[in-house]
Amino acid sequence: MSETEHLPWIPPNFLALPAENSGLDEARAVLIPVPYDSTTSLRGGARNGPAALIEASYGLEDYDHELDLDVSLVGIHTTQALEAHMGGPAEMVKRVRAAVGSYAHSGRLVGVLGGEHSVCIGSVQANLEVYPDISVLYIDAHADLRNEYMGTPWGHASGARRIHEMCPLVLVGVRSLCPEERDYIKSASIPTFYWPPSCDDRELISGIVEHLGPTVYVSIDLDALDPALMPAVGTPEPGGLSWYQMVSLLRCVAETRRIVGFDITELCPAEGPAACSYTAAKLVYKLVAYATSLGK
Ligand SMILES: [Mn+2]
Repeated sequence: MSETEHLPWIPPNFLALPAENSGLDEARAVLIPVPYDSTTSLRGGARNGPAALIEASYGLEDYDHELDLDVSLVGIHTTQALEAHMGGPAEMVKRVRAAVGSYAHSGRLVGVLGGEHSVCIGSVQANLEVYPDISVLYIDAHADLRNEYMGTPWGHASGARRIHEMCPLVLVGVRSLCPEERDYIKSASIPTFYWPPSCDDRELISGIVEHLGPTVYVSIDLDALDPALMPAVGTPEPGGLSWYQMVSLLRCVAETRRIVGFDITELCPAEGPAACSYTAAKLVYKLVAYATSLGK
């Protein structure tokens, strides 16, 4: 034992896991922090999301009561943060695609920690190379279906549009959109679950899941959650999903489909209380636990 080995160091990874639960070889899940918010138009700061989320995760219990599972035993590897590309949004999409692709090929669950929501584009591209049949569950207060915004087709307002050009897409939580997006949803017949929903949660969740194929990628903008619960986002919209609506939906997807990849994005720590970083960390934890322990 080295001189310093007996000291209580905090491993700087998700859940502060020791090497035996966070090494890549043992890991069933890989998390890639992407501190990038260059196309953000209203309030920046999502670049600080991954670090705040990982730090908050140190405070979570490894044991999950709902699943009666020690989540650390799943094996969760946190990579180093991916540097932003300042050559423009198209270059950043390619970079995220390469980073996710380098892990997705191994069959592990790969999660991207944003950063702004446009990181979903490269991540879905990488997953499609491995799983050509994925459908994307896109949970967001906004439709993100603009063909381009502020001079780029690769920004945070166009993520769902780019994904829909590649594979089937289901939108959940939408309560803010422009006429172009409304028309696109109608003409392309995109299954869209606006908020508030018009039926009870059980019916709602089974209605959403019905639209998903057997292999699913989950893309979450934290602004889908009600801002009373999650004010720490760049573009808060009143009246979103409750915590239990979110996790019940994810659990149902994990029980009935195979979740192969995900992103959780837009945590903007400076815009809300510290509780938001814990909430975001717990959501990552729940999604990893559901996808690896309940997955088909
Ligand atoms: Mn959004």
